Amino acid sequence: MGNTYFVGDVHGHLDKLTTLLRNAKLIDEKLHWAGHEATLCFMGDFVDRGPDGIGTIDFVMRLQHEAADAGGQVLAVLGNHDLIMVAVHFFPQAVLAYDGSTFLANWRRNGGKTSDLERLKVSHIDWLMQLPAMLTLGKLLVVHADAWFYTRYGRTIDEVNFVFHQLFEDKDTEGLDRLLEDFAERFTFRDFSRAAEFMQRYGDSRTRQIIHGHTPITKMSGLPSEMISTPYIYAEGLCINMDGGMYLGSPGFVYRPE
Ligand SMILES: [Mn+2]
Repeated sequence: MGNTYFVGDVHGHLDKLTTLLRNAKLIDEKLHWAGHEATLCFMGDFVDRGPDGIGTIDFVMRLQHEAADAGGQVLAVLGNHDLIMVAVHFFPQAVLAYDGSTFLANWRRNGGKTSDLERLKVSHIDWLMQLPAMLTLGKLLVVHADAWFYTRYGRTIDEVNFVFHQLFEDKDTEGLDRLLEDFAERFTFRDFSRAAEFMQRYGDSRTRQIIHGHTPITKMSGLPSEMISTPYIYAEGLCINMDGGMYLGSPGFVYRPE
């Protein structure tokens, strides 16, 4: 996959992101796409916890256009923090069945930044809403969360993506609440057999590994986030965790699969 690059959960750390991409020569000094025909894929969770979620989305949206013009591409899957940003935009005060609170309160509790909400525009919402839940890229199945719940939304990638999109299109507050709750799941792929079955269900003939974000590597490896600068590969090599934990102090990293 020589010309494909991955970046984990940015969580508003735009400065770290631009440093990483500059070092990887995917952008130039003026922060414009310099990756030519390369593919750059994000793992979702662009917003919350860190200082500049909206700036991060603006930057990634711009890069996507610039990359496309150069014959490259910028891709991303939807993270739970991206999902709740959309929910907060449409129905901040909807009461959630799970805990009786609201999307707005839930979002704040999970690191939502008022400065992001104040700058949130329809263009950001539209962009977040079109992000797929999962995709395949060469030998990799790309998904935000290391979680089994996706299987409750469809048997194929297209089905899962369609159902996620419908929840947004239908403004289905109950469905979005449930989906948000589902995203509390993590660590599932530490069980090799579950990871293998997940890959079997959603992968194609080329798929060899699952790549995901969502669960900071420190929670799997115990390494302090400050020291994490490579992906965490586990489940007998089947799974690649990309979430260095930029919001926990990791500089983040760019991963270029062989
Ligand atoms: Mn997440």
